[in-house]
Amino acid sequence: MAEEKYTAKSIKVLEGLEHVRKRPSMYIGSTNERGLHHLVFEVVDNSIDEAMAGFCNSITVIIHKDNSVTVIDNGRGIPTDIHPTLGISGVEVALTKLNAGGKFDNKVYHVSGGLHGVGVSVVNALSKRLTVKVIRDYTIYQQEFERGKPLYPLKRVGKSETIKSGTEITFLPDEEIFETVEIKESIIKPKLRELAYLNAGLRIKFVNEKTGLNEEYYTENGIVEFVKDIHKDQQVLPPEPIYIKSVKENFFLEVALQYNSGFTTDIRSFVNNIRTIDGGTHETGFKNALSRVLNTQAHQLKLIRDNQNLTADDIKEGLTAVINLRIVNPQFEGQTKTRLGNANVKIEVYNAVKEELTKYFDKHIDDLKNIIKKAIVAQNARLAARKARELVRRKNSLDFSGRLPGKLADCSTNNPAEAELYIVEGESAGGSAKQGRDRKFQAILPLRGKILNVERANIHNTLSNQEIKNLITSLGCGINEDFNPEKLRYSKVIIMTDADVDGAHIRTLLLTFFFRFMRGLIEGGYLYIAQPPLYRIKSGKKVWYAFSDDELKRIIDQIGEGSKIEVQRYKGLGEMDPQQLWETTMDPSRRVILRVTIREAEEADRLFNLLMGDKVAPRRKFIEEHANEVMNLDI
Ligand code: 0RA
Repeated sequence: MAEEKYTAKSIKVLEGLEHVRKRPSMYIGSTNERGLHHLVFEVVDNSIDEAMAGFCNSITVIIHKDNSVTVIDNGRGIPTDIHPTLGISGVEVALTKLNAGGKFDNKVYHVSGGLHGVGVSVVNALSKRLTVKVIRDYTIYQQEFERGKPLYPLKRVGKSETIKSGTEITFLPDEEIFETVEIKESIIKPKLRELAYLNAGLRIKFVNEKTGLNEEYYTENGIVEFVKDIHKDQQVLPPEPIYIKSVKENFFLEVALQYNSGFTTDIRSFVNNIRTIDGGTHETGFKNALSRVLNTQAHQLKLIRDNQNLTADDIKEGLTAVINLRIVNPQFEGQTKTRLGNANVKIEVYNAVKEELTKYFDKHIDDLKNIIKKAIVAQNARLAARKARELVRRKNSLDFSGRLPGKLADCSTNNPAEAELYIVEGESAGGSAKQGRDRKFQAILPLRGKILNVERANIHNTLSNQEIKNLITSLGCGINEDFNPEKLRYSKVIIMTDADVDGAHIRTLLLTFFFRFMRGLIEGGYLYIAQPPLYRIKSGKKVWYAFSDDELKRIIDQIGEGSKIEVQRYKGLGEMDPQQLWETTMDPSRRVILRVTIREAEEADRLFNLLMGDKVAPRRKFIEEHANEVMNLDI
């Protein structure tokens, strides 16, 4: 009679699974490749649930040659006892009843909603064959199914020597249902990797019997390692990702974040291990909290003015964050169900992040200051870009193109291919250059260095600076997205500054300007740095110029002992008369000019960011490094 009862119950159950076979897309989204792989993730998710509840630390996924897949875990094992009202084993309930309830709801973080969490019964319904093995208290049980129908009730098949408990499910996707049944390593692997990051301490083994792949994914520090791996080979701030965690009843949140020197934002959020590509309330809560904490602290530390605020954009620049949230009953929204909708989550995440981040920054004040400074740099750059756009717009509407600045001593040729522009530091050097040049092809634009230098740290002021405006109009090629090398009025743009600290500062500012607003000028190889000599050596009627201390030594040695030698050290271009300037620095047949190159835009960008900060040491380091980056030309 027990047999009768069992059959009667299972008919009702099978009705449910028949519906899954008739309308598979209702349960797994589609019957294409994507739907197929959902089967694998569905089974894996059940094992992950067990891991999240703290009962499992190892999961193995095997792709077999016949496209069947095995998922093994060392959790508690699906209950094997007979269900009090259904009269069948817990295993059979799990495998044949849709959204098995009751005992199954006592899991701490049950994944539900979206395409996941439909239950292993859906996988069973859509499999040609499925075998489940459960070990509980060293006893091994087994049951087999065909297209969701049990071939026999759960039976005891033996004893395990070593394994106390666990679950093993092997299923073969039904080719009657799916357009393709080929399980792809390339789809499974990244997801398993990700799961290892999201579940610190969980060992995930992946075997593909088709390709011979045999790997294990494991992270001791979970999402901290996730962020570190995303940031591999990048300049980061702070050196170690910030990690915060908040665990309450039915609420688990951990966040790892770190900045890099780039501009893009990479926030990867997950709810119950499911990636929420379109974000949602948890992401909003996090961003709002980060913004609030940084603004509050920036005001308190007086790093920004009372009426100034760091915007979301400023704070997001270069940010990488992983948000790992586990809650009961997540509501997934949107076409692809990839956005979290639970309204209360926003404030819960906001409060948790605000509290934990504040605690973190209380202990790591330097990290806090550096992050705020980085956001301020981002803000300045944004303001500068806006000013640049406005400047271009204004320029276009007033048509500046015909009106060259009064300070520019232009050359007579109209052919950009032979024309050169010397940007010269200081009015007096500008005067010498104007007199010494070959006016046919050499134009001189003197810049008032002092003014530039004062505003060095504030790049967004650069574009309102009259000297820079003159420079933009002289070059004629426009800036930012309007940059057009065809409109460039010169084929060589040569920066000529003094060989002292001020000169280096001004050169740095100009390079920053060109990098930010006329990158094409550097990339196109139009930008050069002049090399004025450091020494003038005179002996009798003969004159030498030395461009380095080594060269000076060599010349003195060459002149030999006994001769009367006069050495003049040039402190500035202004000390040279026009003839000397021509001979040493401007005459194309004798001068040395160095072409500025950007080998790696990213790296240069980082340096420029450093240069705009208020630290002198990295700026000096850049200038030294940059000297090696330029190459010899025109000797
Ligand atoms: C329900 C209750 C319990 C465990 C599980 C389900 C379970 C399901 C799956 C599916 C794959 N692996 C699994 N591992 C466990 C708890 C049983 C108990 O209280 O001992």
